[in-house]
Amino acid sequence: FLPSRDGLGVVAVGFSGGQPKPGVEAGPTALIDAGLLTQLENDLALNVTFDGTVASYADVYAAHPDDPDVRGMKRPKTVSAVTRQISEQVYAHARAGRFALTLGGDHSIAIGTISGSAKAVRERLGKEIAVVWVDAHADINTPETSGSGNIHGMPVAFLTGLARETREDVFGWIEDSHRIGVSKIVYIGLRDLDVGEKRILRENKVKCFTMHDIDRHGIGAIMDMTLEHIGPDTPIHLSFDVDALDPMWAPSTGTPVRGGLTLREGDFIAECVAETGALVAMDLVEVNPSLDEVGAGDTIRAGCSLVRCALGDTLL
Ligand code: Z70
Ligand code: MN
Ligand code: MN
Ligand code: MN
Repeated sequence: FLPSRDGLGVVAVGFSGGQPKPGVEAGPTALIDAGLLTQLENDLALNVTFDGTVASYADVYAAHPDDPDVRGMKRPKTVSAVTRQISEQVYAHARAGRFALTLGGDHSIAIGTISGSAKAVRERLGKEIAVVWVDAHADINTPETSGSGNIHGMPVAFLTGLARETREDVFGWIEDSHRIGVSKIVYIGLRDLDVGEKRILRENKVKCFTMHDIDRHGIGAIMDMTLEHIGPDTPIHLSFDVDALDPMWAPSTGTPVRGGLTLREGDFIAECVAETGALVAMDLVEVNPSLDEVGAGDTIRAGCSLVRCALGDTLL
């Protein structure tokens, strides 16, 4: 049911403004320097469209020298402008039939990637996308429930309309065509939720597979249940926060939480969504090579592996 693809479009987002720790803006360059795009072109024979730039958003920061809090959100206008730009880039790739791969950057950028995918798939196929959100965190705080004010803890609230803002320069640019229903999200790997987030997830009956569920059922059954929930013939956007992996495998990230996915479980999730043939976009976010410099190589290799698996690499 998916249209023929003209390959892979890459968006490299060197942005850290959705959270306070510097270094995550260097994630895309680290992944590309490790050979990720060459692997995709040579080993997986993908036709890669990439303008070669890792955006640093110096112009956006300069346009908002003081970016005061709005409803407790930190750097609201900067994050809004950056994600709006990403939304248009991902939309353009997806509208042209390309798989949109976005390398982050902190997870606030998913406001851009998923809104762009959702709009393009609506126009191209008349369908609503499903989102597989792999993360230690749910990133579903509203500005009001957030304790930190960090927007990387809020993208799912804005994408589902649980959080809304009318000011165009503070996410007011998000329209219905950009949004997804709460029933279209499946979380995998959750283990570090705020009290307010637990309430939001329960009240909205969001499909969640926590680490407890993975321990109980095994990752194979969890992926069966994930794809069962999504249903057939549904385009899927995979948003993968590298902190879903246990810090044993991916220590170089802003908020490592022990008790996470193994490298193989992460790759297996990506392999299973790839096998559906319905994967239309992927984000890989929160790779911060400056945190735990000893483990940075491991973290980057894990990230490259996750992306290769999502793009159809198989063990045999
Ligand atoms: C917390 C908040 C978060 C990633 C931390 C943390 C959110 N729930 N996400 N690290 N990747 O600040 O809203
Ligand atoms: Mn996240
Ligand atoms: Mn996370
Ligand atoms: Mn269960």
